[in-house]
Amino acid sequence: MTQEMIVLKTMNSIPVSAYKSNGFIGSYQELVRREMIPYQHRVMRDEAGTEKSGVFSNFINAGKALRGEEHGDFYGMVFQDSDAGKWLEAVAYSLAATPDETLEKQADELIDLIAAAQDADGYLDTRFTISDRDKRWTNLLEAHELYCAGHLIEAACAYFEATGKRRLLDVMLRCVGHIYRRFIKDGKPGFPGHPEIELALMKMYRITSDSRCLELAEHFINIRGQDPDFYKKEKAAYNWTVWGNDASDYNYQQSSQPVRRQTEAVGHAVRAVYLYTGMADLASETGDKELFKACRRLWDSIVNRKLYITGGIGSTVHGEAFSVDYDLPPDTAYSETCAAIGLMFFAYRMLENEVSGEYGDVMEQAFYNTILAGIQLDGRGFFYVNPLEAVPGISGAAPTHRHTLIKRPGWYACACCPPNAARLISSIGKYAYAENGDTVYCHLYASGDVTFESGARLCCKTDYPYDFTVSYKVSGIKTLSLRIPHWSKKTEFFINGEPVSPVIKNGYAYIPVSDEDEIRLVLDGTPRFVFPSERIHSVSAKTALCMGPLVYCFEGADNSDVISSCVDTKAEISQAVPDKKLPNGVIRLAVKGYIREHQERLYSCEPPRMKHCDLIAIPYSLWGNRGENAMRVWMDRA
Ligand code: FUB
Ligand code: ZN
Repeated sequence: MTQEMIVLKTMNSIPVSAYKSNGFIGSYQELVRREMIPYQHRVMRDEAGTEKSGVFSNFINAGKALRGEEHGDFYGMVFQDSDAGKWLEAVAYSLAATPDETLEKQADELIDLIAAAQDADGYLDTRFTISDRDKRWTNLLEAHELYCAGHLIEAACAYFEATGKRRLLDVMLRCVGHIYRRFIKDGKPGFPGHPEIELALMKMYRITSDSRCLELAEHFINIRGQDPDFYKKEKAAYNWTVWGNDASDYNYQQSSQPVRRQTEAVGHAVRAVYLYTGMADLASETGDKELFKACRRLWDSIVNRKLYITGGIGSTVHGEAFSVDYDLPPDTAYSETCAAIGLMFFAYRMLENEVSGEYGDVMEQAFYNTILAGIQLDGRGFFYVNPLEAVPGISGAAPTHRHTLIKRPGWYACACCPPNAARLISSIGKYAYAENGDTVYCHLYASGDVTFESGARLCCKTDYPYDFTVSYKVSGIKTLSLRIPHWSKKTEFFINGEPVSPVIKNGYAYIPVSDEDEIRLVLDGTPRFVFPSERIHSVSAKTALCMGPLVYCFEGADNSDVISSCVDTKAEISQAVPDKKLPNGVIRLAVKGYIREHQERLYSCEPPRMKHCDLIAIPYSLWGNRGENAMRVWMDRA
């Protein structure tokens, strides 16, 4: 970093331990703590009744290989180690909020295995430690060594923050030292095939102040795309492949040109948003305005032309990637859970550059819809792909729809999403609250208590996202800054019951407050129909039903035939009786519509007969929890 660089950061994030959740967020954090973390631990240990993952055994075998002992083979994806990193990160966040000796012991045991799998030179990756040692660093395009290191670095930072224990942090600092020697000191060419380590190094830099972390993050970001042919040359030199990735598909790996010149979000969606997150983080840390401008262009490309209404991104299964502008098909959507999580990361780092409501809007669009849809209500099933339409017999079956499953599997051979969702949910406080001097920012409406580093405190009470009144009690805060979501057509503010009209700037209300004040925010979350741009050709004549941040869907469990139904957007939207099979508090919506009579022939000259019907919708995130049903977000209009 050059000396004259200024810190641009608009606000400081809070440690995860600062937020004690309750309400809606609390129930999901509890699900992660009670179900997802223990379940994923059993999977990683290959316990009976779970799908084999090999995560623990890989670390054990790598340790044995290093000690010259007899050992088993590597198992799973080349990036299998990253599951351990994400799980440890989720554990760290969970421990920060809720100490748990047994869980901490389980995490320490895994950390011991990881430490024992580290080579003497700091290298850490079980795939190339168990065997093929000579292939280390010879296939940056596919081999994910920097990606795995990144996830373990993130875990190390989170675990140190949560427990004060340095063991994993020291292991990963040695690993950073190894990477630094190779790519900076020895000047070996290359940058990550799957970006991730950039954002992780930024976290590590903030925790340790070790300048090598910042230098490496800058290096990987700056060097990317300088030589678009790098991967082709790498392939020619070493000539081995993991999956046969095309080294000349520059867009797929976001390396067609230096990142500062990139204008369109392209290629593999998770890789893209992880890269952009690292870029935005670096920009705010170093005051790099040119880099921030590039982030802003990439952001615009996503949110204006490539974003599903559910906050999902990456619309095509081909390469798990962004497609061309406005190509957002509902039924063949890829919309990977990890990509929505990455979009949240990106939005959050953009917020640190610029306080603007659109970032929080997108964070909650992704969170309440695609990310939560990734998780079954019992915490033991997960969607990787999140279509906006599912049709039994076609989804998961037709050649074009094999990826769009109708039921959440218990695990995946490529299990990137489940532990990613666990770490995101357990750290949601970081995305919800931030501070800057005596101003506190509320980006998301998250019920619970927050204690800021300044000593300021806030207690938030709300039944959001099913109720739109949010109340805060504050102390030690001079200005409370609340995001006003774009969908709230009328927003009211009260201090101690009296209406007030605060200054509103860039989607945030700035409210002067005193100790013990009770501030009430009343948003207008009235259910509404949303109509897509005509440019989204696949759904241009349709409509979606939304309430507050929630996108609703129509599912077979509540309706006789959602595919043959159309909704009357002029008729009233009302609340339906709750369904006991869904969690308490979930609001189902009822609308009027028409249903087509069944037509036996494939084609007919007779116009279909339509009958009036009542239709019921549930939040999209909850679909697929009551059996295997048809599901539709974008409905035909009457
Ligand atoms: O390549 C590692 C992870 O696996 C990616 O982030 C996901 O998209 C999946 O491909
Ligand atoms: Zn994933």
